[in-house]
Amino acid sequence: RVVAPGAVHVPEWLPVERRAELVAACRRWARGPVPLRHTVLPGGGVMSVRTVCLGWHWQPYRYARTADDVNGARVAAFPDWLGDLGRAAVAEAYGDEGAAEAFAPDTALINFYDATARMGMHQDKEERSSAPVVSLSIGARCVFRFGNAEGRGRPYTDVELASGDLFVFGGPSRFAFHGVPKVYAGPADPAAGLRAGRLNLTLRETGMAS
Ligand code: MD3
Ligand code: FE
Repeated sequence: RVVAPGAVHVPEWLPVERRAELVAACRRWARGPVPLRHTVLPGGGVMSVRTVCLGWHWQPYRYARTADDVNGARVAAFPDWLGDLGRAAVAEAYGDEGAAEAFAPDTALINFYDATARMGMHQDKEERSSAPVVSLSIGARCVFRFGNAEGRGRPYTDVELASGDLFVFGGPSRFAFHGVPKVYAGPADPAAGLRAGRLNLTLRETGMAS
């Protein structure tokens, strides 16, 4: 379960009913007020993943309340129940009730991958918080590449993530490079209402005021 210090993988943590609720909620959030879309990077590159945010909009490379790179709309609220799920996730991964109670995520980044989507090796450095990041995977299996904090290359560990898996990244793992080099084609999680592709939700503390 412990992949590196602070990095804990809990396979099949989400029961199928919970996965189905999340899939249904993601379908609603994908329609707006900011639509699920491919993020365009400042250099003109277009991400193959499609993303929608709650609470704070991740506009590369900063957080804002409105999606000025998309349609200018204010992002949907980050719901309390998702914060509760994040605290339960930290409690499960770390077995530390204090760390769980202290976790106060205010943003969710929801990524949808079709079978051709990839995410290159990167660090998540926009958050002004040392809180962990909670990752929930639903649907098609993928290869998740967990690297080091020095650069994109080796050493790294490849972990297969499947539907319902939880991953928590805190402590020294918080600033490790990571990416998704492969998503498997084929059935996703029909029992959860997802026929194709992979959903990943990350719950984070932005450290932004109000
Ligand atoms: C390790 N998402 O949204 S989740 C991302 O599967 C992102 O969609 C991938 O990388 C995905 O930024 C990987 C795992 C993850 C997320 C955030 C992290 C690992 C992390 C932040 C710090 C360290
Ligand atoms: Fe990331």
